[in-house]
Amino acid sequence: MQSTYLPPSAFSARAAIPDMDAYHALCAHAERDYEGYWGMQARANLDWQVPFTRVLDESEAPFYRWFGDGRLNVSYNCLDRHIERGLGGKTAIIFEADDGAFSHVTYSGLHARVCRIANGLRARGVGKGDRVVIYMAMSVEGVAAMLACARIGATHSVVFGGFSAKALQERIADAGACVVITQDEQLRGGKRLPLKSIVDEALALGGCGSVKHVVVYQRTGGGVTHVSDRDIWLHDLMADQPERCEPEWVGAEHPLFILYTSGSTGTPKGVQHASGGYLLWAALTMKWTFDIKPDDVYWCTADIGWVTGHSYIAYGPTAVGATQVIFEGVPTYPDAGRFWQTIERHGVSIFYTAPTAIRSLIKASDMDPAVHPTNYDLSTLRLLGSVGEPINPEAWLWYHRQVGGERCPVVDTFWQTETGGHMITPLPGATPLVPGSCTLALPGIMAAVVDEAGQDVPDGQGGILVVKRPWPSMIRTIWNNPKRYQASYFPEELGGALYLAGDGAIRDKDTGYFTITGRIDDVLNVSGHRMGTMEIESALVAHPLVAEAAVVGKPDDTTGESICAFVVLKKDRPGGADATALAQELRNWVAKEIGPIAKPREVRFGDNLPKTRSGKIMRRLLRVLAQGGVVTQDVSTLENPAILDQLAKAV
Ligand code: 6R9
Repeated sequence: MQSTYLPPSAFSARAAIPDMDAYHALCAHAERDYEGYWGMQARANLDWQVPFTRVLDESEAPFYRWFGDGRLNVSYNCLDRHIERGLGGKTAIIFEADDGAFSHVTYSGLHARVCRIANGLRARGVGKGDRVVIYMAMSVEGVAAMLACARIGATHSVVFGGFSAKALQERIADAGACVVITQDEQLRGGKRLPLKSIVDEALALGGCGSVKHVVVYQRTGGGVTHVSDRDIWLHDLMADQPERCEPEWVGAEHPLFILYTSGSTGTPKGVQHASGGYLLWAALTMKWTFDIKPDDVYWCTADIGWVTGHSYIAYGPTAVGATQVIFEGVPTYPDAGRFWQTIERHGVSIFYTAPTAIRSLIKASDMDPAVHPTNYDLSTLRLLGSVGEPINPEAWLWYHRQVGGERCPVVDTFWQTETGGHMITPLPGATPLVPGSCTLALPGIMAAVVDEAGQDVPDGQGGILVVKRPWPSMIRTIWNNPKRYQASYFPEELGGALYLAGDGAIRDKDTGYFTITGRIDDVLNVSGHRMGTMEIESALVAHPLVAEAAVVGKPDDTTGESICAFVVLKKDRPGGADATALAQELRNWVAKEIGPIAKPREVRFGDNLPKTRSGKIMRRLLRVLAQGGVVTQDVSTLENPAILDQLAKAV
């Protein structure tokens, strides 16, 4: 058996779930009385304006409804109820700017800001059910904009600030947004990067006729074009608006947000979440997985453009009235000690980041011992978390030892945009930890490993990760595309009733612990960012010189995977300097079509791609070639085996 790490007894003594007996008791409650269990949690963790009488409605499965006749307001639950309980003066946000300046915002201060934005939006006709796209960097204003939408019942769709004008335009058009909230520029690692001008470009691409206003937060003061009647500064929108705003009470199923994510085919999917069930799980997992306490200083390094920034920055921490750090910058500026310095400076006690960041900081501190975490006072830390991709045992051990001083449990949290919150994760006061395993499903989450026909497989045998019962924070549908929702997540091949996560998994024979073995579809995970191979291929094929393209992932020590593209041109295959130049042009092209995160690390040119006789591209062979390997698999079905030699050579 691998070595296990038991929770420190002092940690367990104060923990929300103090031991495995308490964990099993909760699981047993959920097994015995599923609706009773979830109804109890929803009453205990949220404030309802109108209590629900019905917990789960499965009559239109897999379009499930949770707490359907209850009414609430998400921003009320994240702000007002804390203030009503005397916590108005508590720090909600410690904002750490890119340049190291920082400021504190209290719950009352955040409430006032949210209300003024909400009133300003209402004054411009934005209301319940309208869509608002938020294209901003990490800021108090970004979080306040999200909460302001929730306050008036508008459905937000945050688009990551690294996405290109084209990617932004597609999302604005699909969501049919009436307002875009952005900022003049963003600051990252001492550099100023434009955001407002990218919005201008996106809107100029067309298809965005629904957009009536662009609201601009002035972050840097950099020059921006002002389109009269359309553009308005955020400070002007907020000026003269009262600091109170009556919340829009909505049904629990009201769409809180849409977040676009990559699937295995076609365009990005607009994952739609509801209000009540989503917020319940964001709040409850803050208490369980992060064991959040009133005096904790919590820091999640994610961006609001991803789901982690939704559940574990904008909504979860505020729903439980926590104090959190919000960080504008990057881990390596001014040097690779920035995370540790920030933890020391603000006395962070719970730290949540991604394996890719840990791996790059391991490298950096190997090269420059001055930025090693042990040079900083990290004694306030009591819990560490990981998210976004599998954490390899080496990185886990370094995180545990060098950052956590062997005193902090490490919670490896497995979940997805679609799941809304944590699914499989250790409980820090209860679960014995095994590096590289996300351990057990949270109470009420019926995760299982099945075969291709949807039948359970025995522990110790790998298979497909599914969830057998609906849960409150699950995706409700794909915006504009309910058919795709059903086909992607509840496929007929598995019987139509199991939620398909899209990952492979294996459970340990002795412990039942889950280990995630990676995506089983054509989704890549580069530095914890999800990307569809099809999306990148479509971008490449949109280039005038490209006839055909196939994209595969290649394992990478730091980023988890890197993108390798095999390209066939409409003209002859280039060589030498021409090939290098064209490869660079195509990389930049993809950055422009999707965003810099989708840039292939490597581009190889061939006269063709390896195809079966029926014309299917054999990606498994390309994966071998990308890794520099020799194809030893059976290639008898291959139409053109000679192409493998050509593609084996990098440009
Ligand atoms: C939260 C988030 C989801 C995909 C998921 C899986 C991978 C996330 C993981 C993990 C192993 C973990 N993933 N956490 N794999 N261990 N702890 O990342 O959402 O961007 O939708 O990505 O990320 O492959 O299916 P999202």
